Amino acid sequence: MLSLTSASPREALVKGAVLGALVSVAIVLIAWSGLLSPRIGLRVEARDLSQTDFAFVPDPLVLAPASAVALTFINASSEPHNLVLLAPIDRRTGYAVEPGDSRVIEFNAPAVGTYRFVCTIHEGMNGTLLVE
Ligand SMILES: [Cu+2]
Repeated sequence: MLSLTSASPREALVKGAVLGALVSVAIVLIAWSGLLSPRIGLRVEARDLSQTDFAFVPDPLVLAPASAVALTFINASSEPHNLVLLAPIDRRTGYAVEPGDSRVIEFNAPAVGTYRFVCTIHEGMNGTLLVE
């Protein structure tokens, strides 16, 4: 007969294992969501310098090494742009971020050094990321 009030040692063991598994899953989900390692917020805009000349502002972007970063790219220009952090970071927005739209790129800052990011739509539109 099934008893709901007094658990056998085997039932207690199973309940403990299930509870342990649930706690493990919760810890993994919290860590995965970034709550345990908050990211540093950085922001960069694409702007029109003229009808045919565009720039990332600010330039350079400055970061501490080993930072976990959430970089918000805001297209404040009248043209579509994108932002591609070149290797070794190797992260990008989609191909075209429309005027007024934004994207967030998450990455971990590499070692101290100078890195480049570009817009692949407009040749010569590039910026510098300084890790220092
Ligand atoms: Cu562009």
